[in-house]
Amino acid sequence: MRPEHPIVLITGASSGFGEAMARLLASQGCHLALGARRVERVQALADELIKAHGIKAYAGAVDTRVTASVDAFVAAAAEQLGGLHVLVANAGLASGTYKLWETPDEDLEAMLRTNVEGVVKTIRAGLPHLRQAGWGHIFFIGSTAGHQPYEGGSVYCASKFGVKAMAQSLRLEVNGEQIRVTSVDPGMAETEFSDVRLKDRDKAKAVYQGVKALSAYDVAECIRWCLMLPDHVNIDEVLVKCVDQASVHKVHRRA
Ligand code: NDP
Ligand code: 8X3
Repeated sequence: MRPEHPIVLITGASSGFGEAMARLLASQGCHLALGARRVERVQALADELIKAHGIKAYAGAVDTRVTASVDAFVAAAAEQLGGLHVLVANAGLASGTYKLWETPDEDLEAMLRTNVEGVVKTIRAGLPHLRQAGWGHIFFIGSTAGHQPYEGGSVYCASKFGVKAMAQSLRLEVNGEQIRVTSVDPGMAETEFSDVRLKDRDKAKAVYQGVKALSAYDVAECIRWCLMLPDHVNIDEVLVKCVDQASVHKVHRRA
């Protein structure tokens, strides 16, 4: 049975979706393990949520591209919190809007190592703790980019198609265990995502110009809903877009 106060590990909790999930799940009584490279941010968030909600929270530095870093973060989190029930492999990024043949190695590696390898490393390290608890829920964060490729997104789209494939494979692999596997696949959402991708504040703001985009809390709400459903219910995939976004290529913008 789902524990009354699940222990939830979130990578990429220093901003955007990860931070919003931490805030929403803390308000529901979940205990939290929060990781990112900007450890001062996750530490401040953990301190705030412990005070506000009386939960247990562990904050740690983690670079999900690096096996030793992930293993150390997950082990410390499980030890401090007394186990793990939920993994949210959220850390990820897009880097640039290059055509396939223009993509520099640095950006290629950043996306594939974080969005694909980092997800494997996080779940590989965390899964034994879910098995030990006898109850688990694993969340992948995919994207509409994993459903519909677009120009300038070949590597990012490849990484999110990869996320979708990993979620589908893992669900087959853990079948027979009380472990749910869900992929939450958002469309455009206003976070630090476009700042990181475009490395230019004005260009990043322009991405959402005239659009009521998803907020990080809209995405966090999808996670909360999937998590709180009865144990026998598994939501395989949540494809969620704002009303203004009909598809990757069709976005309504107000003047
Ligand atoms: P943000 O840039 O706001 O957050 C990204 C988070 O990932 C940060 O906390 C960052 O922390 C962390 N991160 C990045 N690289 C690493 C790393 N190597 N190790 C550990 N943490 C890392 O973007 P979002 O919240 O929007 O993105 C979260 C996820 O959602 C990503 O996987 C993204 O691809 C996906 N997504 C985003 C959409 C959007 O439109 N915003 C839509 C669909 C999916 P730090 O830099 O401190 O390490
Ligand atoms: C982020 C959404 O449209 O920038 O995954 O690829 S998009």
